[in-house]
Amino acid sequence: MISEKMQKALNDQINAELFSSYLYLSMAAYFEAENWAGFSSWMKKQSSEEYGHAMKFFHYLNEVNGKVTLEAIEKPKTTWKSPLEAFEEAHKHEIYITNRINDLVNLAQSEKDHATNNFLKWFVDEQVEEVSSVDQIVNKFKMVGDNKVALYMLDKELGSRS
Ligand code: OFO
Repeated sequence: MISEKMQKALNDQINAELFSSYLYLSMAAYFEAENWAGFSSWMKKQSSEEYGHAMKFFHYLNEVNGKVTLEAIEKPKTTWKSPLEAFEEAHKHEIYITNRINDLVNLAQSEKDHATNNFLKWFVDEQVEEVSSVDQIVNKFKMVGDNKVALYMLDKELGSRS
């Protein structure tokens, strides 16, 4: 049986993952309004991935006979100064989520909860990938700067994310 403390922390993480999904969907809406179809499509895919992360926690908590409790999701920002600013925020957000996952691992270990510790390993690896992929995109934005043609190409490239 999962401890109350661990259960509360996993429920908080469900909320954080749903917020991530909401934040990226809000960025997708911003890009859509600014006619960046590729950036918007990338963010929509990211948003669904985040929903998937929330559901992994949801299923796990049920599997260990815990109780999922959903709370209100914070309102995300709705506008950014530029595509670069939005992706920089996504990068910052992924670092924040990585820190949260690390805190969950620390808690699972201090509670000697080996099952949750094992379950979290997937997220530890996933966060390495998430931070690195957004970091690469931020670097590309910095390289292209205000070059309209290069931005158009980047929009096409991100739009091809499978
Ligand atoms: Fe769920 O990894 Fe991003 O936030």
